[in-house]
Amino acid sequence: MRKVITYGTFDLFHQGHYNILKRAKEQGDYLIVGVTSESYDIERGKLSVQDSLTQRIENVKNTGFVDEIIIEEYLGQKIRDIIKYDIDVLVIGDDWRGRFDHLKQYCEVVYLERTKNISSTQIREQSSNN
Ligand code: C2G
Repeated sequence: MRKVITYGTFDLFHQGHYNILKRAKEQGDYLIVGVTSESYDIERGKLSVQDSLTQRIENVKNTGFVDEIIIEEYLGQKIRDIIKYDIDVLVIGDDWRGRFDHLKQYCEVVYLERTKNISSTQIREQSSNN
């Protein structure tokens, strides 16, 4: 069984999130998604997240592509997760290209093209302009 992992905040869940989860699942047989905790997002400078962790988990779960959801709580957790869950491939959007190359000693790392013209930031800005 080929195990895949991917990570994200998934705030204001949108088509780009849906697409990457769908394509991540297509990379293997079992998909684990690490959803960032509120404190980890604050720590890494993502200060404008609107949805609660519970809501973000619910939205990820509702896609139907995900076999298991875990919480990402600290920088460096990815290495622990890859070993703990015996991961074959880490999938992440290509806005992160090169940033996870150090994980290639533990598993395959696949950067998938981001869905164009949609982002949580854009949705936040649109709703604040209305
Ligand atoms: N994404 C995408 N297309 C978009 C927007 C996002 O493919 N238009 C992808 C991102 O590339 C990422 C995933 O959706 O792989 C989740 O994106 P975010 O919620 O913005 O989370 P991010 O900050 O990228 O979390 O440890 C955290 C992760 O490393 C990345």
